[in-house]
Amino acid sequence: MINIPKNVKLLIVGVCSYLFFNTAQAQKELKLYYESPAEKWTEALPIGNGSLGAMIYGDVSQEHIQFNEETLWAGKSHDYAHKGAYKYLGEIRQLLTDGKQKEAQDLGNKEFMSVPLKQIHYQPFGDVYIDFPGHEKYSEYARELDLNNAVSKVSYKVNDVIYKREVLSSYPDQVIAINLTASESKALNFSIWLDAIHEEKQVTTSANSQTLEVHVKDGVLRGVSTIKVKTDGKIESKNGKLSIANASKATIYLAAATNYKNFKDVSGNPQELVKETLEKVETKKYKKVKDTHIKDYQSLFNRFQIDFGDNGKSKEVTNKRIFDFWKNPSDPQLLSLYVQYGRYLMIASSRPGTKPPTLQGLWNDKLRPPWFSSYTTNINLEMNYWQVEIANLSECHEPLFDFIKDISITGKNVAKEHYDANGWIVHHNVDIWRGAAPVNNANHGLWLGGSGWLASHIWEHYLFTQDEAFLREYYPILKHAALFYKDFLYKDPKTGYLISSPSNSPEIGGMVAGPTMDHQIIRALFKSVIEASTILNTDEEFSKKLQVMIPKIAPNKIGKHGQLQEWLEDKDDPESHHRHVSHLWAVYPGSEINYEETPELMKAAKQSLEFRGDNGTGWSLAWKVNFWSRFKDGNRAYKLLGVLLSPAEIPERKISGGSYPNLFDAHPPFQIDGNFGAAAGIIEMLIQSHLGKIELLPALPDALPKGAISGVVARGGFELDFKWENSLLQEVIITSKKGSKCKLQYKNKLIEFDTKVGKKYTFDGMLNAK
Ligand code: FUC
Repeated sequence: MINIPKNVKLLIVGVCSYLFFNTAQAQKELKLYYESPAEKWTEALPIGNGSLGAMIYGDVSQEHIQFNEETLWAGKSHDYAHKGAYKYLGEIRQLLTDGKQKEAQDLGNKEFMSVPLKQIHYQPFGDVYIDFPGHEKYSEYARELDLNNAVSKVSYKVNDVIYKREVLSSYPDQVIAINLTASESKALNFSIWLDAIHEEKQVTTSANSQTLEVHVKDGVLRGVSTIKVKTDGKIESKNGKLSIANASKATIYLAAATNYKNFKDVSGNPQELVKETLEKVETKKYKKVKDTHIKDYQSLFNRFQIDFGDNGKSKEVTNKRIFDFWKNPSDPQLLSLYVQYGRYLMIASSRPGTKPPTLQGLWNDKLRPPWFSSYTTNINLEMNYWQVEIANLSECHEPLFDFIKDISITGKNVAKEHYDANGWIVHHNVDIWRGAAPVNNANHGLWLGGSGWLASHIWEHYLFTQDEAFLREYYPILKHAALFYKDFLYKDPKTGYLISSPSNSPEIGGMVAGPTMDHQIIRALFKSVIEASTILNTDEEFSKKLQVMIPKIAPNKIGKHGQLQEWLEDKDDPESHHRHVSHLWAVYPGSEINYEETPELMKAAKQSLEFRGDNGTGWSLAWKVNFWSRFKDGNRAYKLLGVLLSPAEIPERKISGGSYPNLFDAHPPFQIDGNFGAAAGIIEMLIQSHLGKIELLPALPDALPKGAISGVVARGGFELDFKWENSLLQEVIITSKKGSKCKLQYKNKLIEFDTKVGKKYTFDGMLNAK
C-alpha cells in the first residue's frame, strides 16, 4: 500500500472539497430566485418539455399554473395562396420601376395577398388552481427555477410545518408533474381543479382525476387535459374540485393533447392520447419521474458551461439583480445565467418531434396574443435558433427543420400561384397551418426573404455538424429554395442588375424593388447550394447556373452618408432609429460582409448601425449585440446588454426593450426572440467561426476580464473549452468531432493543423501546443 503523508492527504481532501464546493456553488448559482409569489404572468416561472409548457405563479394560499400545449391554435387546415396572383406581378414591378410605390402597394393589397389576409392565433390551453386553506399567513417563502435540473420550487412555513412544491415538465414521460409535501404527516390539505379562459369548455371530475375539454373559438381544434392525483391522504370529489385531506404528500400528473396531427390533418384523438400518456405514468413514483426528467434534461444542458465569475450577486433575488444591472452593470454572473436561461428555454420549447418556439416560445396566456404568437420570419423565428448550434444544443434545431419541410410544401403552391415560379417561397409570417403567402399588408407582408433565410439554417447546421447525411436529406429543400429565387429574380430595367421585386426591407419604407437584405440572403443561399452540390457530388449544371447569376445580383453599395445602403437607391435616413437593421444581414447572421474580405463595406455597415443607435425593442437589442460582436467591439455589445438586462417595466427608463422579473425578454410585450438572440450574442463576443477559422475572444468586453467556457461549438465540427484572465487567453482545448482541418486564431496569431476524429488538442494562451 502506498503511504501518503498526512499533509498531502490534507491537501488532497482540501482540493477535493474545494472542487466539490465550487461545483456545488456553481450549481446553486444557476437559479432564478424570488422571495415572493408572482403577481403577474411575467413574474411566473416557465417550464416546458418542447410541447407542454406552464407558467408557475407560486402563490401561497392559491397556486396557479397556467399551461399550454403547442398544437392548440385557432383556425383550420387551409391553403392561404391567392390563386392567380402571378398575373399581377409584372404590373406591380412596373409600377415600382416607375416610382409609383402607392399604386404598387394598392395593387398588391388588392390582388396579391394571402386569402384570408390574416393568419391565426396560438391559444392558451388551461389553468390548474390549487387552494391551500389556512395558508394565508406564512413565513420563509422562497420560489425558484433551477436551471441545473429544470425543476421549479416553492417552499414556505405555516405553523412550523414546511410546505414544498415542485413542478416540472417531463419530455420522457410527456406530463407536467406537480409534487406537494408537508414536513408533518397529515398536514397537507388542499383542493385542486382545472379551468380555462376558452368560452367553450367542459370539466368532468372522477374519483381521483379531473378532465378539461376546450374547443377554440374560430377554429376546429379541441384540447383535452387530465390531472390525476396520487396521495397518501384522502381524496374526495366535491363541487367540481378534487379535495385532498390529511396527506403528507401528493403528486399530480397532467397530460394534454389536441386533435391536431399535422397542418393537413386534424383527425387526432386527444382523449385517447391523454389516457395513454397517463396510464404509462400513473404507476410511477414522483421520484422516478423526476430522476428520469433530470437525466434527460441534463443530457443536453450539461454539455455546455459558461462562467464569468461571481461577485456574490448570484445569491440575490433575480428581479433585484435586473434592477441593479440597470444602475450598474457589474453582475457578471447574470450574463452567464442569461446564456444558460436561453439554453434552458430552448430545451423547454424545442425538442425533437415538437414544433418550434413561437414569438412567445411555448408560453402564452392570451386568446388574442401579441402578433398572434405566431412565427414571424423576417427576424424573430430565425433569431430563436441563433444560439442552438454554438451552445451545443444541435438536436433542438430539429423542430425548425420539420417546420421548413412543411412550409416547403405550402410554399411551393405559393411560388406557383403568386410568381409562376418553381421552388418554394415563404413571406414574413407563418402559422400552424403553414400559411406561406404574404399577409396583413403589401407594405411589409410582401417580403421575399423568408424561405432564403430559413434555408440558411439547413446550411449552418451542416457547417457546425459536418453531418453529410443531413445535408443529403435536406439538399432538395435547400435547392428548391434557390430554385424559387432563380426563377423570381428580375432584371432591373434601371440598373440592369438582377433584383428582388416586389419586396421590402423589413418593415421600413414600404414596398420597393431590390432591398439590400434580399440580395444578401439570396447570394448566401446560392453559394450554399453551390457548395452543397460539390460536397454531395450532384447537380453540377444547376450549380453552374447559380454561379453565373451571383455576380449579376445587385451588390452591396455604400451611400452618401458613408452608410451601407438599405435600398437600391441611396435614400437611407441617418436619423432613423428603426428597430430593424435588415441590410446588415450580411454582417450577422450572414458573413458576406466582414473585415477581411470587404473592409470598406464593414465600415459602411458599422456607420449604418451607428445611425440606428443603441436603443431598440428586445430582439433589436439582441441583434445589435451580435452586430457589435462581429464589429469586434465588445464594449459596445456589452452596453447593449446593459439595456437588454435592465428592468422592462420601470417607467422612468423611457426606452423599450429590457427584461421582465422572470428574465423573459421584453419587446415589449414579452417576446422570446431577445432571450435567444442575446444568449447567442454573448457567446459571439467570445468565439466566432464564420470565416473558415475559429477566432477566440474576438470581442471581449472590458467588463468580463476573467472567464471560462466549455462545450462551445464552432463550425467545422469542433467543440472548445477555453479560459481567459486579465482579458488574455490562458488555455484552449479543442475536440475534433469530424477530423477536419482546424484554423485557430487569437489576436494576430493564426495556426492551422490537421485533426483526427475524437482527438483533443491543447494550446496555451499564445496558441503554442501543450
Ligand atoms: C416583426 C417586428 C416587430 C415584432 C413582430 C412580431 O414584425 O417588426 O417588432 O417583433 O415581428
